Amino acid sequence: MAFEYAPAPESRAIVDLKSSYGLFIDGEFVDGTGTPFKSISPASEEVLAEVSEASEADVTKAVQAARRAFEKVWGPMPGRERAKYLYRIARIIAERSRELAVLESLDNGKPIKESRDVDIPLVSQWFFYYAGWADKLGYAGRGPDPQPLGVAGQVIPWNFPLMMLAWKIAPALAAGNTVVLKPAETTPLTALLFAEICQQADLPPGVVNIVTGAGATGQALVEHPDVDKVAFTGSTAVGRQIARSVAGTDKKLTLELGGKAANIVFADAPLDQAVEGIVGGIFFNQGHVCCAGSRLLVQESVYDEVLERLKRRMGTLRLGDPLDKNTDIGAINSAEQLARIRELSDVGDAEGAERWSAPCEIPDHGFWFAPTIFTGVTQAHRIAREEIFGPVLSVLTFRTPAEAVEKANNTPYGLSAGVWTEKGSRILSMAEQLRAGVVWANTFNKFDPTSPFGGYKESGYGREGGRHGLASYLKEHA
Ligand code: TAP
Repeated sequence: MAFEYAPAPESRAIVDLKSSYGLFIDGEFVDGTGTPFKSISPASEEVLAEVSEASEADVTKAVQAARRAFEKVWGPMPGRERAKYLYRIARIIAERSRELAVLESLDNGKPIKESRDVDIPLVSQWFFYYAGWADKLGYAGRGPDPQPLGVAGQVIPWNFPLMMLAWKIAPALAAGNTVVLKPAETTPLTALLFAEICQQADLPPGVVNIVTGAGATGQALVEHPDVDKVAFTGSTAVGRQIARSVAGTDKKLTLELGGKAANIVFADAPLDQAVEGIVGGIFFNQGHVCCAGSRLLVQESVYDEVLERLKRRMGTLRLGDPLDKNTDIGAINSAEQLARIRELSDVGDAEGAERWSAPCEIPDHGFWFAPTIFTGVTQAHRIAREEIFGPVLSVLTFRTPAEAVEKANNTPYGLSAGVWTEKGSRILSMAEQLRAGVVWANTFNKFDPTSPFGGYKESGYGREGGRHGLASYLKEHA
């Protein structure tokens, strides 16, 4: 399929991109004292802006501002007053949704139809949902008079920059905590636009602070002695490091880490619908999704048919400019991530799996990887065990439901799973046996602020979303 480059300058014009961005501390933008870094467009490699790096001293200033705001303003404020600010933020996000969607797609590389129709609407919904909780915390499961923890240090990844920010900030503020958040180094821009929205909403200074930088900034934040709660989403390796650094302190910790989800298709499933679910499960957001359906388990009797339909469908996916509304597959977020996807895919070849990529033209600039499937994959293959975090699907087969459960659970991770079948009783029995925090039935990658989300095993602990997401920002009663 020919790739047509269709730049969309008119949509880009709605973003007021600055040439440089500071940190957001105590309600103001200030220059960081670290070494500034550049945020680039992964689709074109052009520099979008220069961004301040927060040094350890800057992180301390942000934590101090958050502490003051917690003690003097936000902690003592009645829940119904906090709710007003959260509703205001939610409304402004909805009003400025186009601008946020364009900036997200520019900085992250994801297709505009995803940022416009999925990410940003969910960001606004998250704030609306938790605004509603702010004066009802007595029902959040932490006793009649629930108390906030204090200052939350939050570190988020680059795959859903604003959505991860909303998952972290909305429940923390609703529960009466103040926050210091570090976005990922490759996607800092929408968090800084969110900081502008906090100003626009007249949020009291210090309630939300944004410190940009690389891993060292994140480390300074999570190790800061005056942080009461650490919330992290990202790789299992960094999650382990953070768990070690928090051990022995009285900081509370939630970790949302990697995944290697099984998407299980039974012979009785509506196959066209299942193929859509397979495609959405692994190619949504270029596969940069912790709960991506990266292992397809197909019942043997329909294997040939599913593969044929899947390849046909993959042939219609359009890869290209993230700002083009017709784009299905955007850019890989960074050169490093592209190198990792290539490396693991080469391992798949070397280990004897068979690679098939959708025919598409790859642009000259930027970071791209064609939607790819590997067949002939065994459970021992690294591409069946390790998180690739890219548009790469490993296909395995099974004969019986018991074999499907065994293979699906044969992973160090336990974040999500999908089941495709017409049989309701099978859905229930599979959901009981699958060791995954979320099990989708006849759908995949569906998110809702009312539903708790989180993993088992090496996928982390704690839940985000719903009432459960609030509990992790409130003190337990003795
Ligand atoms: P991580 O390094 O885990 O990045 C997540 C966040 O943690 C980023 O903000 C990162 O800053 C920060 N960070 C890095 N080192 C830190 C430290 N020692 N202390 C505190 N914070 C630290 O993930 P990555 O390097 O972007 O991606 C690597 C792999 O992780 C991917 O290939 C993928 O498999 C997996 N991953 C999983 C998820 C989810 S949602 N499960 C998300 C992203 C990546 P920088 O941005 O500066 O690195």
